[in-house]
Amino acid sequence: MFCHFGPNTFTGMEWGLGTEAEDIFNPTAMDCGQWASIAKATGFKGIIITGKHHDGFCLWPNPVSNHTVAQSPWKDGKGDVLKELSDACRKEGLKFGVYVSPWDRNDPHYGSPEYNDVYVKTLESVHGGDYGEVFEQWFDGANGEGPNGKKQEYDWQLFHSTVLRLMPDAIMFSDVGPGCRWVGNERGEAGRTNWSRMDVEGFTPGAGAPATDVLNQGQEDGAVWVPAETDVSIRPGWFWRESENGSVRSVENLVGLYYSSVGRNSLLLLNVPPDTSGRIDPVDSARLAGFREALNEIFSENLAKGAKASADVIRGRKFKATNMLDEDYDSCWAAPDGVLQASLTFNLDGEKTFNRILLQEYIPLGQRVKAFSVEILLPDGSWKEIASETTIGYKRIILTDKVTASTVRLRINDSLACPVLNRFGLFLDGITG
Ligand code: FUL
Repeated sequence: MFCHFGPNTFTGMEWGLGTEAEDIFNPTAMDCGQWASIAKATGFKGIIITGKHHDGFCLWPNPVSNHTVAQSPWKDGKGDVLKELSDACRKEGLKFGVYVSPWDRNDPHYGSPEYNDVYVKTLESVHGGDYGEVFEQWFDGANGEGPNGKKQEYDWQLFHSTVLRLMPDAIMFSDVGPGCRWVGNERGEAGRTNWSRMDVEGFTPGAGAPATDVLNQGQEDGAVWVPAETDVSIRPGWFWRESENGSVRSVENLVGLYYSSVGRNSLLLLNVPPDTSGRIDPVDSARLAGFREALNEIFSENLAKGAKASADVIRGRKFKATNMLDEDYDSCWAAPDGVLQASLTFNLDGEKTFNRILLQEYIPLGQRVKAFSVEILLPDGSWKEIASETTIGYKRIILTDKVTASTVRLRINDSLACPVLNRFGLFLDGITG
């Protein structure tokens, strides 16, 4: 879950100017425990908060800034949102992550080399602070002018090494990683073809980033592993606004987002912005509950369960096709070395009606499949193709028309190395299908 929160929540702006008075930040019933319990109950794995957005206001008492919660009336200047949220996340068993915008419209040093040091000290006060493990550091690529009209030349090497030094396991997000990459749009759509690799050499976040279709699809022969993360908001804006309470995404729309992100080899980072009271709006939390219920309903019954599975190429007993039907991530089917095409037949436990096909590659051995198709056996003995796609990756969910069949064939048509798959599922989506 992404949480955009800060002065913009109170002014209704998307990009604050940096000149907002600190006393506008004054949530009336701040409750990070509520955010975390909603996130937990609806299936999120962690929360990433905008510790500092482009307006420069810090949601923690950053010692190198005088534009922070410490200068606000909230809790008489003694409050710390990062502390409250990190504690709440730990209590719920959720991961805690931060967005700390490099672009700063408030800091007087912005646009000069000194700002890079200020930003490093800012990162240090988060990653070396009292907030425990930070699982992700979100570097926004936006780079506009600071208070004196100048743009900043960011020292990305220095920023990365600072996070690495203090929080070695943190995933660093940006347009070009190094941990994971932006998906190239804010519509919630990963590419149907989506490689987790991409070339980053010579590129920077922001204006120097690769083309958006490259970000969206990755590159088959890309040099580094930078899986796509799909950030998208549950509302039209990134920040809460009462006027948008009627435009919160519907359950069907959220399920669609799940398919176009998680279902296309990407992580979904769904923004659910808290309101001026410092709580998640009931409209949003009700929608999330509906989203969770819908996913549970769609994915509770794998119609491929109990199928007999066989492959036309055999690697050995340890890699049999039925391994794709169990729940153990590490048990997989694999073709022999050098074999780049294969056909797997699933004789289902009777006739089944489905419209969603789920596939997973065994990612510890990389992403390999370049092209695949799915067919069903018709009563006249012929095969009918119901899907023809490119990449699979960590997880792929293919949407088809509703079909009824008792035999399904998966054809791996091309692969970079022998394919290794660990999951095959068939589901019926009666909600959006
Ligand atoms: C963008 C920012 O400019 C937006 O305000 C928002 O934070 C989004 C997640 O990233 O680059």
